[in-house]
Amino acid sequence: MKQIVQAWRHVFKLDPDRPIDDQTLEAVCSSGTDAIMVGGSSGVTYDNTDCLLTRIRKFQIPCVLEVSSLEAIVPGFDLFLIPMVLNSCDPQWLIGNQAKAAEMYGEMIPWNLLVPEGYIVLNPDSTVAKRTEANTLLTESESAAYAQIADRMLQLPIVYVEYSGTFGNMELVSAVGRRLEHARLFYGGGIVDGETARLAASACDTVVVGNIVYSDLDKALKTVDAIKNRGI
Ligand code: 1GP
Repeated sequence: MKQIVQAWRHVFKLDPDRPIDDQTLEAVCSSGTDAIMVGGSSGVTYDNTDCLLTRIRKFQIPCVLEVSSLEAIVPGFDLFLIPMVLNSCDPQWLIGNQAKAAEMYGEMIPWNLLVPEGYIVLNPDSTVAKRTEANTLLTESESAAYAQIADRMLQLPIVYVEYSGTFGNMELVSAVGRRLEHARLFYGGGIVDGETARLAASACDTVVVGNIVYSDLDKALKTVDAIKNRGI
């Protein structure tokens, strides 16, 4: 099951804390995207996560939970993505919360369904950067070095360059990608139309699209078309 991640080119990330009507959800789940990632930086609870999962399950699309809160780990997802924020100044976001989860849930953890992600968080204004106290001042070569450690030393299957809320520096993203031998490179942040999706897709392996779903559905759907139907 973990291998499905390797085939993803486009993913929509849906936030359990943000309302989404049935029509929009159907359009997103039937868009041709490769998977739905459920996750958010604040306000994620067991109930709103469970509710969103139930609604997504009406559609034939892989659905994974990106775990950001110990209280909101809902069983029944296809995979559980476990962020490790590599450039956080607080070790709880690198390993502390994960250890707490192991202590709390121990035997119940479906280890074969966990996929760790090495996050490099680069937009200082994003909620995730503030919450995790990320050092967002990393240069291109510093970011690439973090990625190399994640790939070659920690052997993480995913490195995720996260600019949540703003379109990032694609030269930096490409530089990160060049340093990876095995890990898949996810990019997310500020993808708002076909053009930004195309640019990101040429710098990374998997493009993650979030906010635009909630503000302009048509443009969100064009991001799928730009990547999946043009062979990028
Ligand atoms: C957020 O990387 C995702 O975690 C997507 O970012 O919401 O800016 O599209 P946006």
